Amino acid sequence: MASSVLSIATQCVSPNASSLSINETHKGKAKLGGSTLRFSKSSGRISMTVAVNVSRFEGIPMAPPDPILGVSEAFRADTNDVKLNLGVGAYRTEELQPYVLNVVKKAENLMLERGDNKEYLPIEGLAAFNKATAELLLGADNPAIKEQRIATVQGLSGTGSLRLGAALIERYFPGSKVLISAPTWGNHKNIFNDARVPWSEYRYYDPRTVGLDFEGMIEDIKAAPEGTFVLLHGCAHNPTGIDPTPEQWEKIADVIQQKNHIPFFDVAYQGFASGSLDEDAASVRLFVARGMEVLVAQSYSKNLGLYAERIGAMNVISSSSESATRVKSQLKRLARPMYSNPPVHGARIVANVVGTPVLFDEWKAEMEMMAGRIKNVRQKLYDSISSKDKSGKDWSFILKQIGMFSYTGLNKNQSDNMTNKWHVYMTKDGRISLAGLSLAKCEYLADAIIDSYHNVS
Ligand code: KET
Repeated sequence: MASSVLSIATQCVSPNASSLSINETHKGKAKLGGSTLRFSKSSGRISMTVAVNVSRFEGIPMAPPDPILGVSEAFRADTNDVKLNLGVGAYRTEELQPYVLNVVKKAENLMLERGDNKEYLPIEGLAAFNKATAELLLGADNPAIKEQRIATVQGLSGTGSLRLGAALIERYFPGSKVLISAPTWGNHKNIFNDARVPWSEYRYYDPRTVGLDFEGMIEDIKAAPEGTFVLLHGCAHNPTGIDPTPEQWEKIADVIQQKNHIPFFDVAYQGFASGSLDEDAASVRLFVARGMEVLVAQSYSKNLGLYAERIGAMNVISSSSESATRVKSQLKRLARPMYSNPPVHGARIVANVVGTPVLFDEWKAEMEMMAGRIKNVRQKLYDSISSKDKSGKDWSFILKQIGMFSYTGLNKNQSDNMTNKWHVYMTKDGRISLAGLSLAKCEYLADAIIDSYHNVS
């Protein structure tokens, strides 16, 4: 009661102090709730000043939990032993433990042996990293690299690199729109919203076929105004796990070229989809080989397991070395007031791994091992579901999808049932991260999916 009176007075007078006049003869100090009341006599009346601890941030509402990272928070709070975190796309071992790659440990040892210092990096990042990352993306002998038509700037992993690309669009292509796939990785919308770049969606996923709506995709890209940026997932589309075929990629490149659009690739899973770095970069290379100008954001979170190191890059492949130089200067100009210059640790790891032939080969083997483990649990999950479910439903889409995820087709209520009843944590769009699943848990997950699919509408 007292506190509500105070808060009304507070709003009327000032955000953090209130004055009330009362006709009583008290003097001194008193405590009321969390506030201190001071009484003093003035011109025959008693004036009471209340220092109320009301925050200036009162008007800031509570933000909802992040649809992906918020799932990990909820998982941590669950005390049930059967719990399973299939929310975030982060690789786990068969024992469901985080995995630090052996090549990463070796690269870190190299850094200690060399006694590398902690000086600031240049705004564009570590030169050896920028060279390595561009070569990994396009292939070392790619003409775009030879002709210095690529502007590469080290970024704060995939997210930070996308954000830098978005800032470039906002500054130099005012009013231009970005077309993103429906559905897409949830953070894409946040990134372009915060960069004030308008976006709309192109059709991608067809729930009837649980496959690609290729016709819809092509129609929507064709219908977009000339010069639209088209956001494409380089491989292992998130969340669907459905990629265009090589022939379909050619057709997508045809329309983008005809419409003078600008492709913007998000490459977060190079080497993780197929186990091969080259195969997973084929989509990007196809566009570059046509001489098209392309934006590419890269991430080393998944393929090198460097999630917390925040290492990636923003690349702009241009038609001339002069414009690439100018673009790079502007990317640096955008980066400087945002975060000044990027962190060195992850950049050195990547540069050491890629630049040391023995480590590079070892990395490829470890990547194949990780991709292989995910393929094994994918197969086992399919086998478990299809042998347990007698309804005749076709679950073969699980095997057709690639990468870290399976897009189960479970709706929000069914996903809630997975979590509330079965302690399986996943995103509400029905995506499960197979990278967080073990062979031992496949039967349990199959039971959870079958129950949620058939018994919840
Ligand atoms: N692009 C895609 C398509 C993507 O899935 C992620 C991460 C990123 C970029 C960015 O990752 P970074 O660590 O900033 O390089 N996806 C997983 C984690 C997350 O949501 O942040 C996920 O989808 O679970």
